[in-house]
Amino acid sequence: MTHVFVYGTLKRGQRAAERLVGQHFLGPAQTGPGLVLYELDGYPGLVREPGVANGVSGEVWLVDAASLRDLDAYEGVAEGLYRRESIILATPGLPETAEAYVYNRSLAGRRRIGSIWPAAC
Ligand code: PCA
Repeated sequence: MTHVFVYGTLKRGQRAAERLVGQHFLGPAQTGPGLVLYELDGYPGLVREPGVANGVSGEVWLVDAASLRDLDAYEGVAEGLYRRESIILATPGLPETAEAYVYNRSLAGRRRIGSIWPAAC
């Protein structure tokens, strides 16, 4: 079983949430500093940016191995769209680290949206 931090389309109520049905929701979560979100094509990308003070908001799930493979496929890990990495969480009562999908392609022309997706208008 693996702890996964989700911050975009996999969150409850978002369009890919059904992929986590049957997995275990641990709660809303905030990452540690040094992470920020960019708007991509209707979905966000998590990026490491040293010096960013705020964390990113999302959810932590405990997923089984089959679900993790499904998530990796959905996130395009094999194609290099995202890479799955351990990130630091800063939420009492949750694990101190979790796996998350870090955006792995160019940010040229992408809008930086900060700590939460979807961004307020
Ligand atoms: N889905 C993954 C990564 C970005 C996205 O839209 C997530 O919700 O964490």
